[in-house]
Amino acid sequence: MPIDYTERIPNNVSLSEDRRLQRALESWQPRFLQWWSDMGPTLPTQDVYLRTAVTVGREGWANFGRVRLPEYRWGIFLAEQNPDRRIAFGQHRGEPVWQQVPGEHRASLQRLIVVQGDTEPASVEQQRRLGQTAPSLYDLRNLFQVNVEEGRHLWAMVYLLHAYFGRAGRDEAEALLLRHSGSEDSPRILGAFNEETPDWLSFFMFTYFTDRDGKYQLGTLKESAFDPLSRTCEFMLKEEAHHMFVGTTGVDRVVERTAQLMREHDTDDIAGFGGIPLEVIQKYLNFHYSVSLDLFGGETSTNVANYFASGLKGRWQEERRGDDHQLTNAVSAVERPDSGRIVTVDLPALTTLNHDLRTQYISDCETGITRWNRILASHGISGPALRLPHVGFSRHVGAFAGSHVTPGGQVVDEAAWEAGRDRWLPTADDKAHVRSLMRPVYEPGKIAAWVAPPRNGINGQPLDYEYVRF
Ligand code: BYC
Repeated sequence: MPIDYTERIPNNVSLSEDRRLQRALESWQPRFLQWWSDMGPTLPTQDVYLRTAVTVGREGWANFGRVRLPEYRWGIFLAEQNPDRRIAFGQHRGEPVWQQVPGEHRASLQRLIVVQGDTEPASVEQQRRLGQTAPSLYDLRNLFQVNVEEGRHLWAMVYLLHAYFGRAGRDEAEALLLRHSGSEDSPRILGAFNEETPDWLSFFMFTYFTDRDGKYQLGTLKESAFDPLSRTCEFMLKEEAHHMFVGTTGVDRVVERTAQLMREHDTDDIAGFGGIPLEVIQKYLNFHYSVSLDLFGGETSTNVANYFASGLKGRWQEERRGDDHQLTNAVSAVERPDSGRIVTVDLPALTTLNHDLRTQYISDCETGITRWNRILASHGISGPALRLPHVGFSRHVGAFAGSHVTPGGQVVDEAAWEAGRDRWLPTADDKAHVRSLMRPVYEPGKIAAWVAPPRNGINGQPLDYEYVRF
């Protein structure tokens, strides 16, 4: 179904055929726009070179053009329906997927959709001031692209809440605009989304590590027996790929520039030469990786066992798994701290699905480490390579919460943790140095000195294209 752009709310769900739903969403729309104006990007611009979804098909789904940010066409886009789709896992495996929400799963599904929905505007709030310090117009444009699409992902969840969850869903849709990242009184639901994203190194780490959690969580919701949720997530995943590209290549470019400066000046201490030292990159990486691991919930969770058994949330690439897709007798090995050591225990696989997803995520994160170390090696730096810290490092959710684990995986006492903290996590001085480098570069084709230029422009445009106009 093509996207209808003649409607006030662009959509491919025949919204005009359901007047009540259309009216309800049209009354949410001005509140969304008000939220965007209050909590969205703070940098005033004339227009931005953005992509907008035009179809949901495989090829050429996006259109590129100059858009005034508040006039971006946020809409409701679901992937094509597969009329033969069947539930791939859990107790209802093999049955047709649901087009409506079964009464007994209403509360759980609503909760999952609200948690997912809450992260989307949260990230826009976290990133709202980054426009003031973008290292180039290319990066500024990418930031805004990510922001408008996170806004659209909010629309995706709000559509589900309005269309399938009645009054309670409409109330939750309101509340999504009332919680705010970092707010004392009404914070965002998940920890990582109340952290600051005050500089561009944080932004690149966030889009690498935290958006990647988004990819994996959306991947599990794409398996859901509730078909509208599945179709929504399928299309969101298409948009998400660019967000992770921004993170991956952003960190690439920081590492590249750092390596150049290290070689040029023959020292690790490149702060005085306007670069970000490798050890600071490692500390930022440690921080963003560990808060992102917290987003997977506990290693053992009865919530996730119930979600899986009842068909609400599957596993990453469920259909490619070679097991019974029910996990009634399966066991899975999970690490946890025990009397000062880290031990591995076998537990019922059904209860360890957060751990299963996290394991997939970690091996995906490793690919970034490999490429960044390759960049370092290409500059002759093989000694102080980057690495992922141990899974138990600096954790606040799950089995490792309350223990102190070093990046190398040693369980230590409070005193040793405190003594090591400044070597492992960004200090006030590290953050101040990174912030001191954050000066806006808004001349087409120019780039800040702490980051290497990108390899290619956007959509075939040259690097000196005027991606944003003021
Ligand atoms: N912070 O049973 P447990 C994205 C709560 S990112 C605070 O272990 P469960 C994006 C948990 O809710 C992807 N609270 O957890 C990225 C539970 O509370 P209740 C977002 C936490 O339910 C970048 C209690 O602790 N999508 O899209 O198995 C930019 C017990 O926990 C945290 C989703 O997360 C935390 N970190 O799993 C933009 C998918 N972790 O229920 C966007 C939907 C856990 O006892 N959410 N808690 O009150 C879920 O699937 C699950 O809710 C979770 C938690 C995976 C988050």
